[in-house]
Amino acid sequence: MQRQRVVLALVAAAAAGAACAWWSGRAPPAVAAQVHVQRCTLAPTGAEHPGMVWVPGGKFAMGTDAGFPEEGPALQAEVAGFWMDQTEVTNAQFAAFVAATGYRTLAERGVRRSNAADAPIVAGSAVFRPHGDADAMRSFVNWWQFMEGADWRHPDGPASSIAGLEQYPVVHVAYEDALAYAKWKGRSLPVEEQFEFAAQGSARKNSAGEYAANTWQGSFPSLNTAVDGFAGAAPVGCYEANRFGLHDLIGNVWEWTTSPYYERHDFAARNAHPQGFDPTQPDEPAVAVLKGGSYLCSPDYCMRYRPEARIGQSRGLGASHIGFRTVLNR
Ligand SMILES: [Ca+2]
Repeated sequence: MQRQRVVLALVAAAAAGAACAWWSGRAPPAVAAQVHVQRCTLAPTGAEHPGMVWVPGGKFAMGTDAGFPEEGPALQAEVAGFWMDQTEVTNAQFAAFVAATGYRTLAERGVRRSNAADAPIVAGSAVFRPHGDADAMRSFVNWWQFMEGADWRHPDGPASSIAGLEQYPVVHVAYEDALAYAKWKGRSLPVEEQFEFAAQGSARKNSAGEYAANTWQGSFPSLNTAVDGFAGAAPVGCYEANRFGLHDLIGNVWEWTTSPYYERHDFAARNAHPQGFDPTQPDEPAVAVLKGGSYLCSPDYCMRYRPEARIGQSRGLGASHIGFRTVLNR
């Protein structure tokens, strides 16, 4: 049951596998000969809100009718201007929050093994761990593992640490963990509209054909050629900024938003499920929208390295490919 609940909550993989009909039949990705070299530098930000950039608001076309079903229907949306973190929140930044407040993340406190009310509480989180069994690789349940002792300080399990990973995005943070950090900073998490507006024009590759986001190259999940420079998560800011000066909105790690998830943009289910609802994980009581895709998104499996892409994630569960950034609304 533990595994079942985790697997259901990790609908990223399930949805990606189930809804890829619109790209099936394309040629497999080519493997480049040269690893793309990343610079990992950040432009200085203004003094008003260090580490944040101003995103001028405006009207935009949100969603698409040409992608996965949950990305439609396309609609017109509008956001007011807002400040947004230049990068995903790093391990160093989250460590400063923990040092100042003594905060313990949900993964450290424990999550329920299953949806049963009397299910035991276990400290841990979901870790991506593919293995070489070709048959097993046909099902996403075999590349996610609920690992006891995995948390933001131990991203690959209890024997791992974040030593040397200070500039990497913090992961294994549940929704309430991300929100607690944001509130400590006097900020918020973005709503889906803000994230998608900010990510406009961001893509896996730039106009010169260079990798502009940390995604997966090769055949997912068994072959990771890391042609873009990183096989797993990358330190923040290693890929070029978008037109607003924001890094890694696409790729690297999925990012939490405060928006409840529904399977379409028509929001007809809002009244019945104010905390969100995902029919692929109907027992989850609160499901939020994740945006941006991650280092696990590949052209042959996920393709969610696009501004319109979105998945639903149980608010009560982080994973090794989920992080966040904050916004400041005027
Ligand atoms: Ca990569």
